[in-house]
Amino acid sequence: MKITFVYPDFFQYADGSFFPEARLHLGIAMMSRQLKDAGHDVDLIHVVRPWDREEFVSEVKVRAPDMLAFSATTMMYQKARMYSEWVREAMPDLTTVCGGTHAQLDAEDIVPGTPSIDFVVRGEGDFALVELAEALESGSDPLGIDNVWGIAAGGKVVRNPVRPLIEDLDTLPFADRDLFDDELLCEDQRERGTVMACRGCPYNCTYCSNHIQRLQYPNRKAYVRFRSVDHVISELRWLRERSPGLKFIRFDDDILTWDEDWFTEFCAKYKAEIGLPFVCNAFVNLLDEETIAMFADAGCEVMAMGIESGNPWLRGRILHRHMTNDDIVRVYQACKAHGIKTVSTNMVAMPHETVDMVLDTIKVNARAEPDTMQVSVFYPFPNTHMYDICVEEGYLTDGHRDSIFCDSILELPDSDRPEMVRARENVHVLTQIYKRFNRLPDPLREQATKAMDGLFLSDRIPRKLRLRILDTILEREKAKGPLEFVKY
Ligand code: B12
Ligand code: SF4
Repeated sequence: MKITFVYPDFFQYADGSFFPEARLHLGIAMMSRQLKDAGHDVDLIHVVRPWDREEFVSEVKVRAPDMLAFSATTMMYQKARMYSEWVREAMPDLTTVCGGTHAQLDAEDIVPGTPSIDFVVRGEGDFALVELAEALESGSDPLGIDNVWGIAAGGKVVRNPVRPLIEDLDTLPFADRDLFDDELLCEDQRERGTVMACRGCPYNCTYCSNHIQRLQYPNRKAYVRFRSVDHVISELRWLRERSPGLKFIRFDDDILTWDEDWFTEFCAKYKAEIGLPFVCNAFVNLLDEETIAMFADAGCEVMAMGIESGNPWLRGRILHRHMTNDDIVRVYQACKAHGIKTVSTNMVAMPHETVDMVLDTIKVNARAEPDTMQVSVFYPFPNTHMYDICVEEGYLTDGHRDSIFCDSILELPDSDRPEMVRARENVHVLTQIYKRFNRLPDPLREQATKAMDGLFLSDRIPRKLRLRILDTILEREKAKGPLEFVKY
């Protein structure tokens, strides 16, 4: 059977402009390998710019698939839905299926919520999609397959249970990277080899999808799974031979240092057998001086770590990220001492966030001194705890954004306050300012910090005057030019 994946992979902004994300999707590439190994014909429509109806439909007609398989995050699902509607009108007999993170968080939105999608696959798609293709090809019942939901004759929605997680990831084949057209990928992808060493995450950050995804599975205790070190190394060796232009490896996992024994073995083998610089994500609580030294010795050049909020109450009680500001600063500084560049990821526009909490985020970054800061706007993913808070507090609107780098879809009480607008929009610039204060001797450091805080928070200085001074300072800082951006 011929299966054509559709992967919407660009952000479109309110003014119509767009930004191609254009990266490899390991989930699709892994399923493609399984389908090909099972004898199916597979290709991909990697949508990295806006397409109109005619263009999309004629591309599908040229590919002539038996099944159109959409992969979508929540933010990309609106596009997947629109494409499926176009295709349903033009080619009513073509089978459509959708999987991906949105399917795991809100399957009902897809089946029965989207009549132009025939099946939704919850959980891991690796085996379910092959089984679905085989059932459709052989004429057996596609609604007898675990993970698959669909509508039976007569209109009944069939919601099959999710099969157990694949516990031994070494049983999965390497991703089919050839499915992706290098010409469509963004430039930095060509020099970067992206891999994942594990699946799942043990933490319960309330804004993230993991705490909900985990609940789908009967064997949820096995949610965090690592490939064997040898399996990862052999894929990397293969990847290096396949792509001689590779300059660095990127690990997309969040928790590479979860298992100390695994990590120790990995560092030794990576250094001896691969030796390319690598970039990765890490979790502050899973790092100490010794682990950081091991990372550095193995070739780690850049590490991205979530701070998300610098306010201990918001971070701990609302986001469920249990770490202290001192832990964060210690880990960032230790990375610097070992020659590892750092990227901090931060969020603004969260429920309950006040101006002084945004300042806390700025100040912890000013102390941690990451080489690059990523600041995204909180987006409530369906059915997560943060989503529930947004519903309970009445913050949710029916707005949609393609990206976490747009404005907020929430109606938050403080959003329009000029102090809040300035704080949220100038996190980078303000961090540079507070960073310089930190280098002043006491008591100057404290005085400068207090004065700057006062421009946002004081009710003793008239607001007009405060904001005028603040704007002058911000303009001056911005005139110094853009900050360096670390590739990762
Ligand atoms: C690497 C990564 C990226 C990369 C690559 C994108 C990608 N889609 O793979 C980049 C940097 C480009 C990226 C961008 C974004 N990402 Co991202 N990303 C990840 C990350 C860390 C790993 C993805 C991965 O490779 N997983 C491993 C593979 C094997 O799993 P998988 O992709 O989920 O696929 C499996 C199943 O979902 C299913 N499946 C997937 N597709 C399909 C299709 C069919 C037909 C079927 C049957 C099954 C199926 O089967 C697959 C195999 O088991 C995840 C977190 C995570 N741990 O998954 C976040 C994650 C997917 N990203 C997220 C977000 C929000 C984004 C952005 C919207 C952020 C932004 N910039 O605004 C964009 C969206 C880009 C896009 N076009 O979708 C969220 C999505 C939340 C949500 N509600 O949808 C996640 C879950 C992070 C989080 N925990 O919050 N991301
Ligand atoms: S540590 Fe990262 S991946 Fe894990 S639950 Fe928290 S935000 Fe999600």
